[in-house]
Amino acid sequence: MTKTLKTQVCIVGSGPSGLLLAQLLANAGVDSILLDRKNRSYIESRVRAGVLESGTVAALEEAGVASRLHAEGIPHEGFDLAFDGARHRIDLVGLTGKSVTVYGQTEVTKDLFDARYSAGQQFCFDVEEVVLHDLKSANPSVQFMMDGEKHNVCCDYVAGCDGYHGVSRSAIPAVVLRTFEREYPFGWLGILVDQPPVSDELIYANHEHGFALASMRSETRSRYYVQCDINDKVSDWPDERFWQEFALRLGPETAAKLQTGDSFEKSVAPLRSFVAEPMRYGNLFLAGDAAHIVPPTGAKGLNLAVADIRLLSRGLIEHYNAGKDDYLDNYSSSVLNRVWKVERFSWQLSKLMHQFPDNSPFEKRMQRAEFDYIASSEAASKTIAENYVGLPLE
Ligand code: RFL
Ligand code: PHB
Repeated sequence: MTKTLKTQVCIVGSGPSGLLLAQLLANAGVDSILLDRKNRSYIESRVRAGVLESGTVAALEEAGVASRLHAEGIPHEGFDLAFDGARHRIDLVGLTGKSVTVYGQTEVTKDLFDARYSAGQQFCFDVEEVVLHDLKSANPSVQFMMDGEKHNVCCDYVAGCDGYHGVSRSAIPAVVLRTFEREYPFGWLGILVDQPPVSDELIYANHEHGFALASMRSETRSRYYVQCDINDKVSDWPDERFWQEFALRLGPETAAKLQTGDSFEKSVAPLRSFVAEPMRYGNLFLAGDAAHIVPPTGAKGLNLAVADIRLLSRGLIEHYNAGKDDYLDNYSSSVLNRVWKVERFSWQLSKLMHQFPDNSPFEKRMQRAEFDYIASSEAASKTIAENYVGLPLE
């Protein structure tokens, strides 16, 4: 027996992209079904992004889920780049008039889940064998197994918000889909620790042992990263080794202020740049990590996902509430235009701030010269600042 469900938009994946889309649509009276192969507690516990652009904050306000963000998020007016101990502050507010907000992705997803639950909207969790059908027709459908039962969602549109490892992107025929990819020859090892942050602002450091990032989640919780070998496991990095490397890479002056402790989360993430084109196929729209990945150096992944959703929700709402399809028709090209600019920024900052195993002495000098140039040029600092606070939506 197949259980048939009907909705306007079937959203595959309830990470931040899917959750935000569902919320914006619900607020405009557009019906959706949200499904995920994991459940709420698993999704909420994935420790990822920490820095929100002002456009992302605006989207969360528009969705009506920003009250805790305003109470607990920490506004940041600048951050530091460090190179072998030399520090240069990027004054975000002075250079662009804008700031960013430090607020964890875990909290963003909690707020979105709470809003959907309190509005009595449904979820389909722990689904398996998700298959997208008839995407080129006016009646696409999404099939999956849940609680041992086959389900079929009949809808007008499918939103593929199922991340890099999801199924939506692969529903686009290979002759249509083009992908562009770069893998980086290292990873990031990240920890969470209940100790006050070593600095009031984020520090991105390039040291001859590799990159380090000092970030935070609150005034009492720090999020720290070090560049690690691509094949490293969490077990290769006991806390003592982490603290030793992290302190060394930050330099003695900063390390003197470092408060160490037992980490309570530790994970290794690979670094990748990836773009899939187009982001629309028939009545399927891809958004977020399903269509593009950036290395975390520019803090852009979640922000990029939210920018996609702002445009996609606008298009779907215009379709249902005004009978206009211009935004939907332009979705893929306008989103991709911005995506490529953000890919460029994330790639350049990653190139500048990491030790690449095969970098020649010449390339190392080029990195140092670029840092020195940024530190001495307001124009170069401003370029970084305007990308970091977020490029405008098309
Ligand atoms: P997600 O979060 O991967 O969610 C996709 C959801 O789809 C589900 N799914 C499926 N559901 C149904 N059927 C299937 N077949 C499915 N396959 C998958 C998954 O279970 C999941 O729930 O994608 P989304 O929503 O597009 O959100 C993207 C962001 O999560 C991501 O871009 C950011 O976390 C990236 N990122 C950062 N972004 C920032 O903007 N600022 C940062 O400071 C930042 N730091 C980071 C980061 C990512 C990191 N890692 C671990 C990759 C730091 C790190 C270390
Ligand atoms: C984080 O706090 O997890 C974080 C901050 C900035 C980045 C990446 C990750 O560029």
